[in-house]
Amino acid sequence: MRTQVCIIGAGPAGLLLGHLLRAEGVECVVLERRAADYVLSRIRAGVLERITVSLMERLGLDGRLKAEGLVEEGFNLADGERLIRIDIAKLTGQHVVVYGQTELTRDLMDAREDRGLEVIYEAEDATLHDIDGNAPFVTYRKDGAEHRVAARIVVGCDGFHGPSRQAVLSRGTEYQREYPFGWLGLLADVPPCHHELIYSHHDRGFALASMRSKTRSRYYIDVPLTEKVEDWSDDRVWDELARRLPDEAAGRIVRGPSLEKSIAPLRSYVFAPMRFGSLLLCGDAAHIVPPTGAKGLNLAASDVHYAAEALIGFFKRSDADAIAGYSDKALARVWKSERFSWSLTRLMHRFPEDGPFERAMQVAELDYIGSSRAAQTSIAENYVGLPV
Ligand code: FAS
Ligand code: PHB
Repeated sequence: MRTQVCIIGAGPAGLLLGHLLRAEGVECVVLERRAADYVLSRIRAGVLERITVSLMERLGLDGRLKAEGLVEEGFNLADGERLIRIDIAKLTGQHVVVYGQTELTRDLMDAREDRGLEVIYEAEDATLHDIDGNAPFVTYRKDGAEHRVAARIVVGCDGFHGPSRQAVLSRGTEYQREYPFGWLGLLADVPPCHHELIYSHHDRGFALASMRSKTRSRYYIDVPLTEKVEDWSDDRVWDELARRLPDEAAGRIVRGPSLEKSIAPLRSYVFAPMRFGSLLLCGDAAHIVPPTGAKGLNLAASDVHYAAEALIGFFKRSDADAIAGYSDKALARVWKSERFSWSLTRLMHRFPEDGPFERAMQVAELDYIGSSRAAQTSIAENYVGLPV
């Protein structure tokens, strides 16, 4: 097969980029290792920044998002019983939208036939070749046969464990921090305990009360990395959430059977640069943030914005320099999101190595945030997403 852009990975980054390129008449094909149902079964992000919503609007695929997404004009930081509301609408004039990553991926998947986006699922062992030249290609196996996609550009949208970054790992620089805890997430068809998100810092640990709709809730608690999800019955999770959330919200928790329950490790990670010859990296293939700042999915969308701009310039306006600027542009925004996610994680979690002084600094910072419009504005503008 011959195309202009071969995209590896059909998660949000790969599908968003594929649709944007097709909409501008750039030929592309997306290779996905898993089956479509498997991709949809992964429960991930829940909060969309402006950049992510605007890409769906640009594609005309924002119908369900507008109908079902929940507009959130604020969120809350809790320290024990103290609730600090960050009024993002008043402080930034913007808002975020609560709409599950699963639903966004579904919208992008459902449109592929109509939009002529070719996505090849169950394409195994994708391997990158000749990415430093002008004629790279990707081989993969499907139905027992070996296939080859010749392209001018390859874009790795294959997530943290995909082959694209691995193909250039020795040629870039890794910046990383692994956190000494993970997040145990629970999804249940019960109404949320609060109409806005609550990030709670409690003596017992961190908790997050989020949602997917007015009838479906998403909760998290931080747990040591040694914990196994099978040791956490639903009741044990509900009990711990009730202890860690402020009494008012805890009193409104509606319990129900978990639809999904899993533990995700937390890490901050950046791989730079994000371009090597004819290979661009997008999304989790190039960086990971702790979910505390609700940035992961939105950073993938940010990279896609820059990658689409570069590739459309290159293929539709013969702008040979368009691709050269991709990595620096994308990384400038990646680093600011990494900083925000790291700082909010530091503020809202207990670290095993922390002593009384570190705890006092967290209390003082929450005191300051609670009393300073400037501090709340800084948090608000990072939470809704810095300008692209
Ligand atoms: P993805 O990992 O979503 O997609 C990569 C795709 O590439 C996958 O479909 C994979 O199957 C495919 N692939 C891998 N190897 C391949 C190969 N060899 N060949 C072909 N295809 C291959 N972000 C938030 O903003 N908020 C959150 O609350 C949040 N919670 C999260 C919870 C968990 C448990 C995890 C793991 C992540 C969470 N994230 C969250 C981050 C997450 O949403 C990612 O940022 C987002 O999925 C990034 O999208 P992609 O870059 O497309 O990567
Ligand atoms: C979620 O709803 O899954 C969610 C929301 C905000 C976060 C992380 C996860 O910061």
